[in-house]
Amino acid sequence: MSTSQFHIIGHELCPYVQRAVITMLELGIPFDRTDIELNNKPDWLSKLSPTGKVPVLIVDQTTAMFESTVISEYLQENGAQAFHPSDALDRGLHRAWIAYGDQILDVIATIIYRTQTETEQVEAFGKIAGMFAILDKQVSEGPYFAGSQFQLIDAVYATVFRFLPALGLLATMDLLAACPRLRRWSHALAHRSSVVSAVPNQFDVMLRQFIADQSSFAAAQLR
Ligand SMILES: N[C@@H](CCC(=O)N[C@@H](CS)C(=O)NCC(=O)O)C(=O)O
Repeated sequence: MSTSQFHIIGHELCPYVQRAVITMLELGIPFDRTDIELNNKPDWLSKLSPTGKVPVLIVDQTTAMFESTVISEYLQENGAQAFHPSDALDRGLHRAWIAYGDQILDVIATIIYRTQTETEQVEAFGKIAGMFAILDKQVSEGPYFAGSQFQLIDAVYATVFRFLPALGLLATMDLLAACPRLRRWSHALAHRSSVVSAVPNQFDVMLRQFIADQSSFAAAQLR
């Protein structure tokens, strides 16, 4: 096992793991990383993760913390650099839009794992397009969500937008059709070095294969 202060247990493609990893890269926090297989979880995971999910952050080789946003907030509170707005109202609003990002990730997970028919899938894509259109009105002139500073909310949406190439192979609609700001924002996020480094180079290929291995309508489309 690692002797580092921070050791993250993750999965190569998981957006929630990326959220914690991008946070550590942005804050300059050294860490070790162990990726597991979700369909063949190691026995020791259940001792660390009460939900059986990743990410888990092992702190000082003793304490296991779970839930990606909690992990990211803990890391920034424990460090020297802010990764959230300093104003309480702005911070609250960022947390609300992060929760909104989690809801979009839930719909994406539904498409990857659960939808069984084209009708269900079209409905799910419509939901994402509608949520993106609402989000578009919240985004600043750029380059990031609230302006020039890359913050936790940017880390969260970088992982949401990373699904777009794979979703583009499945959807018959352009999910960003009504979203000029999201188009620009997603482009800026994709080029951020922490975002690039949080996943393997072959992410898009690996994600396509991961989706094809499920038992959903999307999986059948990709096979
Ligand atoms: N709310 C959790 C979600 C974590 C999550 O859903 N992780 C997925 C991988 S992307 C997982 O571990 N799934 C395994 C399972 O559900 O058994 C967080 O933010 O950390």
